[in-house]
Amino acid sequence: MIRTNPGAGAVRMALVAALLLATVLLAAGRAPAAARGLAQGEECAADATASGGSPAAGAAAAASPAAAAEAAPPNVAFLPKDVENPYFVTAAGGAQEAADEIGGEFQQVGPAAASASEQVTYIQTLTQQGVDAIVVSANDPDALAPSLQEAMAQGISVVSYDSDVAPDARMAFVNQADSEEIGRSQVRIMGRLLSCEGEIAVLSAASTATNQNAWIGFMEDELTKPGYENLELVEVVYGDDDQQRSYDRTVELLTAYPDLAGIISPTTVGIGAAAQALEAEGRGGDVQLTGLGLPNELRAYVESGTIQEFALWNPIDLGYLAYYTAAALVDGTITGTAGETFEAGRLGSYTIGEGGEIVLGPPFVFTAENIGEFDF
Ligand code: RAM
Repeated sequence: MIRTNPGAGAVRMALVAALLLATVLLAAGRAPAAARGLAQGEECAADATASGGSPAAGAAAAASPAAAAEAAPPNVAFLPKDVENPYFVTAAGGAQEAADEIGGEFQQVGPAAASASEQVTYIQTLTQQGVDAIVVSANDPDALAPSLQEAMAQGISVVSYDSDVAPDARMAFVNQADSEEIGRSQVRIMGRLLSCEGEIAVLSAASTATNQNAWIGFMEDELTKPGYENLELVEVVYGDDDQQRSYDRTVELLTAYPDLAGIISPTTVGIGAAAQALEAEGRGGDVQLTGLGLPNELRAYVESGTIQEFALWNPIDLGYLAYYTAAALVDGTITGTAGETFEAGRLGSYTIGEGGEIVLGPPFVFTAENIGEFDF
C-alpha cells in the first residue's frame, strides 16, 4: 500500500498505531528483532520469487581473452555520481583491474558531492581532452544528456553504469542488476521483516537519481499487490547520498511517524547513515532497516541487529564490466545494439539487451550468516 492522501493516511496511521499498540501490549514490550517477521522464503505476495546468485560468482568464470585486448589500448574516464562515495571508490578498483588487463588507461573524475551540474562541467572537460570513452553514473538523466551527446558527436564512446542517462545520450548502459528485481526484492525483504504489516518509508539518494527512482517505482508497484494491504509506504525522503543529510532525514522520519516500523534505503550512503541514526536514537532493531549497502560498511550494524538483511551486487565487478564495455565500444567490437556480444575478461561473455542494456547479474541478499564471506 502507498500513502497518497495525507488525510486518509492519518486515519490509517491511527488504525495501524492502534494495531501496533495492541501488538506491543500483547508482547509486553518490544519483541527482539530476530523474533519478528516471516521466515526466509515466506513472502507477502504470492507471486514473489527469491533473489539468487552470489556477487562472488562472477569471479569464478573462466578467463577468456577480451576482443578489446587486441586493439589499441583505450583511454577511459569514469565519472561517478560523486568521487567520495565508497561505492564508486570500490567500483573504480574493478575498472582499474580491467584497464590493467587490457593495457588501457583509467582515470576517475567527478564532483565531491552528488551534483548533476558539476558532472556536466566534467563531461565538457573530458570532451576537450579527447578521451576515448566516458563511463558515467548520472545524478540526473536529462541534465547530462546535451553534453554527452556533444561528446558522442566528437567520436567519444559514452557508457552509463549504475545510474542511466537518457537512452539517446549514451551507447550502452551497464546495469548492476535488473531494476525491477532490485526494486521488488527490497519490498519483499521489508515485508518479510515486518510480517507484511506496518508503516514504512524510503530514504533515497538524490531526487533526480535515475537508478533510485526506477527502483522506487517498482517498490511502489510491488506494494499494490495483494498481500501488502497492511504494509504502508508513508513517505519517500531524499538524503542526496550525503551522510549528514541522510542521517537528518532519518531522524525527521522517526519524529514525523512515531509508529514507523521500517525504512528501506536503496543507497549505500543512506542505509549506513540510517543505521547510525537508528542506533543513536535507540531505535535499532525496533525500526527495521534494509536497503542496498556495502558489506564492509554495514557489518557492525548487522552484528548489532539493526540490520537483518540488505542487498547489493559486487561493485568491483560493476566497474570491471563497465570498463570492458567501454573498451569494446572503442575498438568497434560492439556498437551498443541489442544482440551484440563481447568478452569481459574474468566475467566471461555478455550480450547487449534491449535499449542497449547490459546486466551484471542478480542482486544478492546479505545476512548475519553470510556477510563474513564478503570483503568489499
Ligand atoms: C549509492 C549510489 C549508487 C547506488 C548504490 C546502491 O552508492 O546512489 O548509485 O547504486 O548506492
